[in-house]
Amino acid sequence: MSITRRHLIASAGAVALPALSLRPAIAAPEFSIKYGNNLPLTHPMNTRANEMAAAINAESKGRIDFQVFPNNQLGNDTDMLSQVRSGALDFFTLSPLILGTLVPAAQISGVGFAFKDYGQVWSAVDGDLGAHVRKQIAAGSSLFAFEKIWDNGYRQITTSTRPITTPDDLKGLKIRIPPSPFWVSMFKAFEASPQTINFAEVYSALQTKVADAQENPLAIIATAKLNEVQKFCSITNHMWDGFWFLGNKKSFDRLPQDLKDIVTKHINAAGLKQRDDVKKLNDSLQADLKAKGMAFNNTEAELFRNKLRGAGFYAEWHKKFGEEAWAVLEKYTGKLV
Ligand code: X2X
Repeated sequence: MSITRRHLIASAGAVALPALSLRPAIAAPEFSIKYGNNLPLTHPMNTRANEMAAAINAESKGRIDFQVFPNNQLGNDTDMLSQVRSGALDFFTLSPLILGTLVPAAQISGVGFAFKDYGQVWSAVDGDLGAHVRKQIAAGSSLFAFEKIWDNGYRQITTSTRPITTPDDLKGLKIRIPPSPFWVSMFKAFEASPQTINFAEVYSALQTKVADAQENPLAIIATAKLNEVQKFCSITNHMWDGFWFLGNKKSFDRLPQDLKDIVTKHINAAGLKQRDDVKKLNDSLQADLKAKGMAFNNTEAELFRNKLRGAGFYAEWHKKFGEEAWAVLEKYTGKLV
């Protein structure tokens, strides 16, 4: 956040140059704020972020210049995470599971087949589970998370090779996963052959067959055009995923309270609108993607859940997250194992 002084050009020089306008120049913004993300411009994350940036700039009366950098323009998730940690970037939206590389406790909202529906998701992440995670983020890093997590959605598996109908279909599958200990553990439990690749490189990894499969919500599959390089889409709903809207604490603290309030209000409000957009898209996109040639199939969640159970996946993460955090999760989901 660079602080620039408002410049005024009312000066004695003007007297000698009567042709010059005596109006002061428009004040330059005092705070320039950079926000980066990994999604295409057409994804609701960016349509809402752009709208939000305009609202922040307007309500700050030009004191803030809030800029959105979509689509990995500033680097991939790993790059942007280190930029926001150092303060080179002010804000960044990141999956709780990728944030797990820095704050392991954050991964708890991604537990496989935990939330039965969005009702459970929002109660948990807007309630005690989210509060627990945000506390861990603030305590364990130079970052903090705004109150309302943004939506990514329920994740589905796509492949170029075969539909996934049972857990056995995942055996040995070269599937791209995001950089996160939790994702590695989950797809190892499925006996797949997971490959950690940042989203910035996913399209080309699939195109060149470095990976044969990936998993993401439909809104991403469609806006990132992954259907061009994937044939099958298996509706597994294997986990819900979101994006914490992260800020660098020090750079946010440079803002006076009135500007902090404006930024906070608009970020949380945009997050709520983005949630609605993503849900609508994820509900309606199957038909569009089918028309573009993708083959869809449904799956039985219980088979996949049993596989994870049998592999000791839930027991392992229960132990890692600890009794207290696990109890907070189960307060919303009911008993998980
Ligand atoms: O990397 C992914 O797959 C994505 C876009 O869903 C996340 O940011 C977790």
